[in-house]
Amino acid sequence: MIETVTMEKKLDAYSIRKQFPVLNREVKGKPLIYLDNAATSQKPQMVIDALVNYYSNYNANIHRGIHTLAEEATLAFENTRDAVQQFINAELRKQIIFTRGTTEGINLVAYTWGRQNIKAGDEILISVMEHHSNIVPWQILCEQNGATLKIIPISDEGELLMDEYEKLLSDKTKLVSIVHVSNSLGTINPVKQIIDAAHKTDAIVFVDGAQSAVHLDIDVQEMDCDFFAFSAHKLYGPTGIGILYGKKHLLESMPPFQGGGEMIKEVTFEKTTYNELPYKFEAGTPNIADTIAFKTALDFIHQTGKEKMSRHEKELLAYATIQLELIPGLKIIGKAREKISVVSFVIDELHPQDIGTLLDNWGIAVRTGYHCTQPLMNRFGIAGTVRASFAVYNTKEEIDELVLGLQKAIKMLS
Ligand code: 7TS
Repeated sequence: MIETVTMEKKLDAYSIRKQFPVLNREVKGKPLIYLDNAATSQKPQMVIDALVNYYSNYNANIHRGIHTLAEEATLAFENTRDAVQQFINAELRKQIIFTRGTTEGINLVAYTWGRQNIKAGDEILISVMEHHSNIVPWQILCEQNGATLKIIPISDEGELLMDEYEKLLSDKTKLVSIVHVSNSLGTINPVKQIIDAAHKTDAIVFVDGAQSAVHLDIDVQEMDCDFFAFSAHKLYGPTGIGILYGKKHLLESMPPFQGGGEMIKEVTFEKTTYNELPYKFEAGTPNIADTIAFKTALDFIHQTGKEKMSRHEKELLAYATIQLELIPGLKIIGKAREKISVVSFVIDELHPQDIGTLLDNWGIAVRTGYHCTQPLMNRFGIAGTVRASFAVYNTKEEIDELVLGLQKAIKMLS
């Protein structure tokens, strides 16, 4: 019985791999083993085809022309908004703002809502485990507006200290901006609990969904977050496109982020009035091709089955954790009870970059360094880690290769 279940899952990953052309390539004479999915995932053929199809058959600027190509492009572009609305269960399609990615979504809110609402003496709470893109925009805002950035600490396992969080909340807190899933540790944070506590003090909550959107079911209404952002490229979609979700009253009250075409209702030299949501925040010709292919990436996830994907990734995480911990001197950084398929580790005194370079020689792609979370690395007193992150197309055999590679690297570097 157990055998059969395992077989089915294995077969799944092998057939899914066939949809990803890049997985057929070799790196330095070895088959590619791509374990850098937290940085960006590879793209299935259907996403690549959607890009080629747009440029080959109906490339046109959207929302403007009355001609057939413009109509087709506009329809496909707006279809993605509907698909994202469903994907995160937003109430209204106009709550989905297209951005370049998570980073732009955070900056958009910092520069619009932030400048309008954050005053001297106010406090913004973030955590030790934030990606730089959920630190720096708030730091800039605090410097400009005289507010203070407060930091939620974490345990040695890499979990938020919720008691400390609740102690930091006060009527000075105007915003909590928190990562849903840590890119360096894999920790899944209890966002619902964080949001409920923040709302009791009338603070609003921004959830950085860069790592969570591909692994977890996202329901922004149930979560009750005020803002949520993610990037398509970590969900088997193209780079350069992502979304910002916001509560309607907040988005409506916010000034525009950028001025230009599309975001206006009427322009005179005396006064300009702004377009309605979501266009108020979408100045200029957008990233049409990648937005259209983003929907195809969501189709890929639906077709494959998000729950099935997540089960497979959990199995890989459990297997990798056991196998890696058997390596003498290897220490996993990030041992939260709730994790997605990211394993970060250090090995004795060895430099992560040296390990990564050797692994690349054997075709194994991992990320090394501080993963845009320098304060988190400081918290653990390390300069960086080696990070292996797994996606739907990864297999246990690839993890075995990683382990063999690491054993070889240790011999060579010690
Ligand atoms: N927030 C988190 C938690 C992230 O993991 C990333 C990207 C971002 C924000 C920024 O997303 P972007 O699409 O706007 O760049 N994380 C990583 C990573 O872990 N390795 O490369 C990029």
